[in-house]
Amino acid sequence: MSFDLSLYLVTDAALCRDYGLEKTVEAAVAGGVTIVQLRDKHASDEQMIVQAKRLKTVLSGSGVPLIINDRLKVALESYADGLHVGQSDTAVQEARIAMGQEAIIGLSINTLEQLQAVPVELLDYLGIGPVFATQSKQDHAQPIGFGGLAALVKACPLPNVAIGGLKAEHISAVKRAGANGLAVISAICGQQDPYQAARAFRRTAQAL
Ligand code: TZP
Ligand code: MG
Repeated sequence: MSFDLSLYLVTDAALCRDYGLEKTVEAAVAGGVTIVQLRDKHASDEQMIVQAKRLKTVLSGSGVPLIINDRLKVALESYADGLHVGQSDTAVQEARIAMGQEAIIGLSINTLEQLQAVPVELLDYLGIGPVFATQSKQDHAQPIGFGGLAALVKACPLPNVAIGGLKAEHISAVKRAGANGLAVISAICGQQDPYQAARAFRRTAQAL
């Protein structure tokens, strides 16, 4: 499946609780989100499979892919479009073999050493960050700032998306650093109006 990293929504069920996860995703996609990752550190695999199937229904016909964070089993059983893994999750090779050639597989990196070790031919994109410290990820790695982002993007052989504390006002700095897109949780999840929150990113990008 083809994919567009320009505005990547990573979900957080707790933050989305008031508005609702499915409604948040639906509104965010209407507002311009181009790819969605289901991420839930607290749900069981079974709960996440149910949620993934619901999100697939929400996204059907939109052309927006659904990626699952960390859980290979959930990605397989929900027939999601892809899997995103961290440095200490399922190995990329295992994920590629299980998910198949057509799946979208992404990996998070934080340092040049991690970048140099990526199995480029098995991956579709990299998540680079955190750019800033964030409350949305427990025990996140050392923030890299826009300078660190630019250095990693420059050495990056794959499409890439910046993550960590990013808001619409950071779009120009992310673009200057050369990244293909921004990934966000709290700038959309838990916002009073996720549609307008997503639109704010699109509008800011168009005005550049
Ligand atoms: N990986 C690195 S930072 C982060 C993840 C999942 C959380 C980003 O959330 P927010 O709210 O956009 O800072
Ligand atoms: Mg992980």
